[in-house]
Amino acid sequence: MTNLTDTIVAISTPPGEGAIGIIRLSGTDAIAIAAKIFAGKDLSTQAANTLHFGKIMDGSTVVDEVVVSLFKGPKSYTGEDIAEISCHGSDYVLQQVLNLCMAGGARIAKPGEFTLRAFMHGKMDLAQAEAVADLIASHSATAHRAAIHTLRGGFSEDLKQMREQLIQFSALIELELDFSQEDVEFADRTKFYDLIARLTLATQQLADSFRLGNVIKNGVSVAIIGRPNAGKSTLLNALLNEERAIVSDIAGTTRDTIEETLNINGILFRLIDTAGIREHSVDVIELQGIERSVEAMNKADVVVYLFDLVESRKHKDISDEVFHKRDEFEKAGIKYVLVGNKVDEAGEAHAKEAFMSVREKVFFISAKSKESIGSLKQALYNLVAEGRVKQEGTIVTNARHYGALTEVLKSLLDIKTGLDNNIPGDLISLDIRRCLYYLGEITGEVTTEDKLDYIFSKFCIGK
Ligand SMILES: Nc1nc2c(ncn2[C@@H]2O[C@H](COP(=O)(O)OP(=O)(O)OP(=O)(O)O)[C@@H](O)[C@H]2O)c(=O)[nH]1
Ligand SMILES: [Mg+2]
Repeated sequence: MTNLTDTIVAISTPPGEGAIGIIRLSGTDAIAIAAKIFAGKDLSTQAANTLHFGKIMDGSTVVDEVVVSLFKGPKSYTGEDIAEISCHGSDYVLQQVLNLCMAGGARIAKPGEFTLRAFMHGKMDLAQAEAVADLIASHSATAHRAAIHTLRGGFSEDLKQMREQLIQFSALIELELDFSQEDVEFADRTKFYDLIARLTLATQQLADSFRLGNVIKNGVSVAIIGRPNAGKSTLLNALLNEERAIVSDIAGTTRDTIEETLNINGILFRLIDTAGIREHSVDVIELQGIERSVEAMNKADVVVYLFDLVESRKHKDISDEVFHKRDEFEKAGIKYVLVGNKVDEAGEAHAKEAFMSVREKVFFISAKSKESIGSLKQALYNLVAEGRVKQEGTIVTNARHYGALTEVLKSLLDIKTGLDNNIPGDLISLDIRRCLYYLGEITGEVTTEDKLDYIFSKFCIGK
């Protein structure tokens, strides 16, 4: 797969009509292939980093009027010669130009192959390359910030420093081994303890950031759960500020789960409106809906448990159920918010009195008149961010990196245990190597073709 000698080509813009569509060529013959199908200046004699207006020709037929950008290796995205042909954004035109490039000797690029080449030519490390895919997929300010930080080498710099310090130490320990007859210690054990403690802390912080990183990358799923008619769909609409779901006073209006995204302070939330849960339903479709509600609740990162204050004023079993749910969520370690709805009709006095005992965890709102929707949004945000969304620093968003960091932590612990037990230098040295291996795996200093294949296959074509 890591054949770097041929020239690759792909359509780099998304399918569909647009003002501009771009064909990208990279490799030794990129510019020669573009020159062959281009009517205008001779592209093969032009300087790097220049733009050229002209026509793409299929024999004597004009395919399109285009602008070609030229970049020359090693100063290009891939580190190779690149020609980018900016056409009019028609699928037909782009396909024709692509065919001409292939007829000229280019091969269709695999997903992520441009970025793979950038990695292979040392333009970026693996963590940075992966951040390119994350950047393209980012839908919120925080996801974007995390990806840009890693892309610009922030994470790699953290790792590089850790590696360098460990390498210095392991060199000293290995030196001791050369003098093993003489019982000398070049590596100061107290300093080594300090180093291992510092590295453990730094790695732990990076690994911990993954919980938030995962949320940032994939969004937070929030299931809105409750009895029929509690106002779940009205709440979804109020949160979205749009009449998305059907609302009616008929119990059992929502039959299937409805999912919509909402950005709160730069974090993406996936709101899921569900069918109202009630016992003793005999309606087959409703039962299926209820099954899906329970499934959504079990899978969600956060549960909004909505109840009807008007009903709770009439029937005590509603508040009993709320307390019971609260206990259930606490016991299962589920993140939740209890929300009493229809405070406009039920009155604040009843709400406060009946739910005194859960007051830190309960919100009283009116989904219909949008009362206190802002504070509910803030509560959802707080529940996830818990002050951990910092402006600075690395947030690990990639499961592969998290896996490697976990291994780094394990080997650091082994090193510490080894020091505690005064084990011989050659054994400590082995643990240090293992630690270095996993640190290097993140940035791609240590890797295999299979791994690269897997990582880059998840990219889009043309990147
Ligand atoms: N007074 C008042 N009525 C509300 C409020 N929120 C919702 N309702 C009414 O309650 C009824 C049920 O609302 P829905 O949003 O359809 O309730 P739901 O929980 O989605 O119900 P199902 O889909 O059947 O489970 C409708 O008549 C709404 O207008 C509120 O804040 N105040
Ligand atoms: Mg509904």
